Amino acid sequence: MIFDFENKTLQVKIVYYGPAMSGKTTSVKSLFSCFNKENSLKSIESTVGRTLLFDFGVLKFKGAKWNLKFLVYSATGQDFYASTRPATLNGVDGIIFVVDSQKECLEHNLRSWNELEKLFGHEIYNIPIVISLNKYDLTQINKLQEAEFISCIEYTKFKQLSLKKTAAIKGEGVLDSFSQLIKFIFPQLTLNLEVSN
Ligand SMILES: Nc1nc2c(ncn2[C@@H]2O[C@H](COP(=O)(O)OP(=O)(O)OP(=O)(O)O)[C@@H](O)[C@H]2O)c(=O)[nH]1
Ligand SMILES: [Mg+2]
Repeated sequence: MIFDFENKTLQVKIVYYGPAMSGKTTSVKSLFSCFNKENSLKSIESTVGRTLLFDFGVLKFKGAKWNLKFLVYSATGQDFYASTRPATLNGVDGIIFVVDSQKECLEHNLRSWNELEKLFGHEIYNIPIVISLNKYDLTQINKLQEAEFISCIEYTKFKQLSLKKTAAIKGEGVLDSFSQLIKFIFPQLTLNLEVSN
């Protein structure tokens, strides 16, 4: 978190993290479209729409005394570019961990989760995290339940951790997850979610 005293702005870094193809880019796009800011999002993608390095965008909110500036990133899920993920996470203030809630993806999700734990060590327990169980719109498939995912991680060690079901492709639960993360980072804040330019 960076305090810019001159401009009375607090700069906060949020990263969407998770396994390949879980819906990180879709979540960030959906979040930005909630504020009509989709066009301001920068994505570094391959020709088939896979994230090469990250997606990046800025959301600014006006406060009474201080303004908030959120730098929002999504890390690449492709293991070929895994070496770029620590840089994307550097200085992060809050993480949205996007899970692919298809049951067969459990291992895939846990591999990514374990990577995150390994990168931060014990520090991970102090970072606010919202787990988004994404693709909850898929009806024909067997889906991961919250309890199931929780039982696979050391849930109680985390100071601020919450789970939300999302369907990023329909924009469902995306803003709710983001708001929860902001509440974790700024517990005293009642945020008026209206962006400023
Ligand atoms: N049904 C369904 N499909 C989704 C949802 N979110 C994303 N997808 C699809 O999942 C695929 C991968 O989505 P991306 O947002 O590119 O995933 P990503 O996590 O950014 O992938 P990488 O950057 O390659 O790691 C795309 O075909 C999306 O349309 C969702 O909520 N429901
Ligand atoms: Mg992506």
